[in-house]
Amino acid sequence: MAQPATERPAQAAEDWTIPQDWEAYTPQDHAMWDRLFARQAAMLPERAVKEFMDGLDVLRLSKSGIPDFAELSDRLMKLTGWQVVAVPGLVPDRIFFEHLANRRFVAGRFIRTPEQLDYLQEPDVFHDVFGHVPLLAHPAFADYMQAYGEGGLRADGLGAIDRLARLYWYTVEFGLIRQGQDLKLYGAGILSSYGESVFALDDPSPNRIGFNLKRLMRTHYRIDDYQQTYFVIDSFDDLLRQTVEMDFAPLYEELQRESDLGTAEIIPQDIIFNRGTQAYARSKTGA
Ligand code: HBI
Ligand code: FE
Repeated sequence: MAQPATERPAQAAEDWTIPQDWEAYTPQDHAMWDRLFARQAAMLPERAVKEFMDGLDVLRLSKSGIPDFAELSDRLMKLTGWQVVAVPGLVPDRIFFEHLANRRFVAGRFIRTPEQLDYLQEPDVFHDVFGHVPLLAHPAFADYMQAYGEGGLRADGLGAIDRLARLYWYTVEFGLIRQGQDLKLYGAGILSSYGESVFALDDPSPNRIGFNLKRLMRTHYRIDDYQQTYFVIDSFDDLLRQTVEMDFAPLYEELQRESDLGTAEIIPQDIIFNRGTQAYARSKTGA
């Protein structure tokens, strides 16, 4: 993930939070939210996991304009005890984990410009709130996010943040889930991206393989383009079980004796939903 600013901005508190300053958004800012929302809302009902659509609904996220974090936090607090707080951008890992461990989701407050419609480097309010917040209304996912924060604080002491960051990447940001015969989207990086919402489910290029914690933690990821591999979980309960009930310290130990895997690699133990052609990634390198 991109490196956050190392110095805390002067206006930010000790924990890097800032006021959302909702009154300061312009009509153009709100219109940009509505535009992004309409584009995703038209496409996601048949693609997103049901729990995500339910979250949009119970949190009233379809209301016009950028959500007010105070109002959103009120609803979320009643459902799962989570809050949404504003930060200037990427924050240091430890600060990020501390917030999650305390059931606070940090969200960027700025919104992208029309020039940045489909690509931006730092998470904006649309990615953070539309992409991440709906699933925080789901109890098992809400617990998973808190456990991830707690795991992050422990990983820090074990020098294993990079390993754990892969788990966040391939679940919270780019995860797929099986529902009946179908695969559905639940990763926020996909759900907040028009192009990747189609690519991740429908394109023959990427690998789609069963979730396996140790295997996943060996796998590099891309920050510059669509993923070449997606991991598929069976359910949020299963994801929670496989991570919360796992002692990560011996796992990090074992991983030191195993080689890392490339972003497109398949190994014999993989459960394969789709063996990717990787045609998309190849077309980008001109090979
Ligand atoms: N800060 N605001 C913000 N949002 C993130 O998703 C984020 C962060 N800081 C660190 C971070 N993510 C990741 O590097 C950790 O998951 C390891
Ligand atoms: Fe994100």
